[in-house]
Amino acid sequence: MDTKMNRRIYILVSLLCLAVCSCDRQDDTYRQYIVPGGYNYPAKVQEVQTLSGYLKVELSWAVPLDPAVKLVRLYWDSGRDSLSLDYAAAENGRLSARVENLEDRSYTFSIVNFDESGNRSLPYEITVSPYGDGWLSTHAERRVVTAEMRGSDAVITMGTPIGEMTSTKFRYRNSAGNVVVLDETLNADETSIRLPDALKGKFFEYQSSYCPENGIDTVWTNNWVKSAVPISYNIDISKAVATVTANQTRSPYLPQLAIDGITDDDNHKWMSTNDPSYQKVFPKIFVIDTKETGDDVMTFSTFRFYQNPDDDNKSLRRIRTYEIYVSDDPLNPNAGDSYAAVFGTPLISSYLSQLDAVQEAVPSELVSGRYIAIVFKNSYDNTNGFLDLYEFEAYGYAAGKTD
Ligand SMILES: [Ca+2]
Repeated sequence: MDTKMNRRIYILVSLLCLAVCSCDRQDDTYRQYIVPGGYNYPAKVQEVQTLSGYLKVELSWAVPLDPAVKLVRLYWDSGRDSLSLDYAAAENGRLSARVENLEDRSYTFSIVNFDESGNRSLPYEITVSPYGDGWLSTHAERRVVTAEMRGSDAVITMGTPIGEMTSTKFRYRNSAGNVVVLDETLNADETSIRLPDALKGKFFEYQSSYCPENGIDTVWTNNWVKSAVPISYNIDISKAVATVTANQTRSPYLPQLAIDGITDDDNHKWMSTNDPSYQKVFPKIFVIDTKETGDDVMTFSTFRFYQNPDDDNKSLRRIRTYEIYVSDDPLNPNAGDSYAAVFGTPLISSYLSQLDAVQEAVPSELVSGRYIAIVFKNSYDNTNGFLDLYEFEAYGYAAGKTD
């Protein structure tokens, strides 16, 4: 009897050894399930991968080599929730499960295999964190750098996107007054987008989408953010009138040619006089009457000077020190040296370099007014005091008509 028992134990051990040795891949897997009681645990789940999504997670794992394992059950929230799956649904040797309607927090999942007899494997536990509105609310929106009309379109320039941002979409008023959502979106690696047929002077709205690294869902904020500033536009040059200090224009380069919409043509500029009696007289004061009244009076956000476009003739960019004034009251181009006493505080006091044909001046505060005066205090041309102004743009918006 003893001998027979010993032999049986010996055979069993041999078989076990064979089983273990012939299944190298599952060596670790099986060893722990074989217990002295003779109970065979089904294979434990292995090669688990997880992906996080918006209030959902995806888990996948390898189909066990043990053919006796047919079913698997996924538990979470300490077993309060679970999901059964059949390995018959596996593809390419893996079974995957998607768990939706989760909250914005961590979940520990426990995956248990079952064989045909209902024996349970040891659980495989893994923690996964879906992302949700709490995560979304930690993201800041992009900043609007500029929003300006270019012809009949608005060109919007946005700041560098913030982490995990994938794209930004835009909503704006078109020339017919209808609110439209632009089909095109601004990707995270882009900074500029065109809003076709936009209505000038109106605020626009935007919102962005976000996706964490390796996340499976891109999420939109669903919260339109109103632009900090409206879409600005140049003064209406069809009605604005430009004048300059008496005896300071060289015919035929009239001051109006500096607000005629042509920025780079030698025949479309204002040029100061070459009369020896006046050419070195400063200040030369260039005044624009925008002719805007009431609600149409503009608040200015950007001024732009256009000088000689030829980079081989930078010495012909002669404008040097200047000041810009904006006022509701007429500004007299013949105020002479007393201009400072009567024009008030300059909105901008600066200078141009000769390096660039086009240069901007952005006021540090928003000031509105019908009249603009540019006071030219000197010239890079010390010999003759000449100035050339190919074009001057004053961008802004009517503050009372932005909605
Ligand atoms: Ca011009």
